Amino acid sequence: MNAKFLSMFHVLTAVGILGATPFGVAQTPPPGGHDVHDAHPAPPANDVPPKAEDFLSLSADGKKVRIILISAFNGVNYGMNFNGFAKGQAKFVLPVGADVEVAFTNRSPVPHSVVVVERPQVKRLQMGEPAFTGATTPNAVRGTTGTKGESFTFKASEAGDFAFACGFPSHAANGHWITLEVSDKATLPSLQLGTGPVFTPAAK
Ligand SMILES: [Cu+2]
Repeated sequence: MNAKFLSMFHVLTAVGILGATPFGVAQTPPPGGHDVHDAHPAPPANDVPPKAEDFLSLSADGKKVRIILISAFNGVNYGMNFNGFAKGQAKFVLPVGADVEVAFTNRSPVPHSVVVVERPQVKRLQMGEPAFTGATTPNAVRGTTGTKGESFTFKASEAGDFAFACGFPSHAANGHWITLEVSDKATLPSLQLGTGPVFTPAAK
């Protein structure tokens, strides 16, 4: 091996090592114990924890309840969630007679929707007619995608156990619903996310 060849060999080896370094880093498992080979589809990227005050507010005169529902807020229940909760694990309470405005968006390319139904209805494949007049997105069976959003208003005219359910066939039965209680004891609306504190908004 002559000196010239040996020198070139060293250069190539050095380049090879440098070239290999970033590749080696890329193959290092990501932090936090995530398994990139998980069998489930990747959830929508969203590490921001849901906050109750982002989803429930009162108008300045305190008469209109504003609710924000976001489907596929994160990867919980394969995206079949509202505001990051499924299977009834978030709970809105409304006083009887509340005038409610719901703004709905969907972060997933999979269609979702919202219908207010009586609680037992969530076990069915089809949600059917809303429990209160107008308490549904425009075409709940077809659903919608994207962040343009849909909204609707309704009056919570009767006390009882209800749900905000997805009207896309089979979604509610697979957990795409959260709890809605219309109460003749409550004087203010509230929202509890999971086992978190009960949030009651101030009029603004
Ligand atoms: Cu859905």
